[in-house]
Amino acid sequence: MRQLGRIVALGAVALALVACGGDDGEASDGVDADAATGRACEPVGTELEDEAVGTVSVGLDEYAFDPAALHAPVGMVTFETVNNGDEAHELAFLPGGGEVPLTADGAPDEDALGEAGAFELEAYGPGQECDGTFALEAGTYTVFCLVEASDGKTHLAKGMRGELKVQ
Ligand SMILES: [Cu+2]
Repeated sequence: MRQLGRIVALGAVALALVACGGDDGEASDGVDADAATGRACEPVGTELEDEAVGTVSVGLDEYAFDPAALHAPVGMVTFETVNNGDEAHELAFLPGGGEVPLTADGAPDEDALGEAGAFELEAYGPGQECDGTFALEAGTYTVFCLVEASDGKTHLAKGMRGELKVQ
């Protein structure tokens, strides 16, 4: 067995994974995914990507989504996200739009979020790409990130929110 040939073959596989979603959690540009804030991407709905009727690209950063105003067709949609920041970020959705429910002390109200049918692409570290494929119904969704910053405030509280219109 020739070692070099094997490495080249593995490289080709890695590139293919990045091209179709990067579900191995590795950055395509060689950024170290094991940095202190590194949490590996956990892609959602990878098996559904072939059925997607649309793709939406979203950049995650401190403390905003780029763009903050998102549009998608009704049906299976793949969100191709990249964390351009220095902290972990997530992409969470609140069906119906409006304010993210908070408890009396300002923390996210997980029960209310669950009842509202909120869903998410879980937080992952800087320098990575991560895909989430979700079945979307028509309507407005608030997009937000509830990762806690070092000062204890959520990224949402720092302005990391947007709006998705599905039609
Ligand atoms: Cu965030």
